[in-house]
Amino acid sequence: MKIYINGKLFEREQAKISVFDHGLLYGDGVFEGIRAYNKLVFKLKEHIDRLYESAQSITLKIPMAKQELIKAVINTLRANKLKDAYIRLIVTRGEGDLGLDPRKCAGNATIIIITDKITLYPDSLYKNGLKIVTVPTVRNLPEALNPQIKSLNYLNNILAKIEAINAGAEEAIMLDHLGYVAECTGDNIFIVRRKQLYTPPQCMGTLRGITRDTVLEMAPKMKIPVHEHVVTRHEVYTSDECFLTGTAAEIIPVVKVDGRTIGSGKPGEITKKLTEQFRKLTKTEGVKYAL
Ligand code: PXG
Repeated sequence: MKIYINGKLFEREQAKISVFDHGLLYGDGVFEGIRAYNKLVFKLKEHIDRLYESAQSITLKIPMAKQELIKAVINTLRANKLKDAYIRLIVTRGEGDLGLDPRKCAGNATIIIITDKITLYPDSLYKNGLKIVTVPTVRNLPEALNPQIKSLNYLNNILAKIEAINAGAEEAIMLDHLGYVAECTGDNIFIVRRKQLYTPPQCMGTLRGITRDTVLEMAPKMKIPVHEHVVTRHEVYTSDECFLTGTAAEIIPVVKVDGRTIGSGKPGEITKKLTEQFRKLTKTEGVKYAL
């Protein structure tokens, strides 16, 4: 496996960064998780735009034009001869000293690109659906650490994931500071009520997921009305269908939430239709590359 660090490719064992990198010391950096399907990088421009927005928000200058970074991603995929891949793109503040002050890292931003095979939920979970729970850890306050910043500081989500695992569940619903449904630890959430789709608005402690955006685009074309609207736990419990969206998981059905069976207890029809349409898109859309 070849890993890109600051313009060079390294074998996995040699791919190392400084222990003074503020990405490690403070989680001071940003990242993206992207997928390639059969030599097409899905929504690459959208991921790159979100990465630069996260960086802009934390005043981290990415020392490379977007187009160059796109080329670096493609070159890394080619170097690894991957036609299907999960791509982790990371930009850290870089090497500094043992203080918080980001000025000490000036000009040192570290760019890392890891391309790997995808590890997914097992097929049976796509067929039968996930059982998930609401967890005590609430999503970061947007006024404190806005979830739109896809930062290297994922402890908020990891704590929620630990709580889900301890409860024997596959994912966690995280509520926002007001007690409304925000999102899951690495996925956005949708519910279906009376053949209409609802997902929490991004201002409620919810990352504007690129798969979420794709569903918001697809649904109206399929004559399924969509609403970005506050969602309560009651609305999830009494929904007809529920599913999660994310780059890694794509669209995955949920059949049980906090011990309540959702709808028929099986993946719903609208969820299935959207999944089918999403898979079609990933086969036809994206930035093409040759191996
Ligand atoms: N919410 C959060 C908090 C996320 O981290 C999503 C939603 C979905 O966004 P996209 O753009 O992928 O549709 C994410 C996705 C994982 C994993 O292992 C997922 C993410 C990051 C790191 C790991 O599933 N981000």
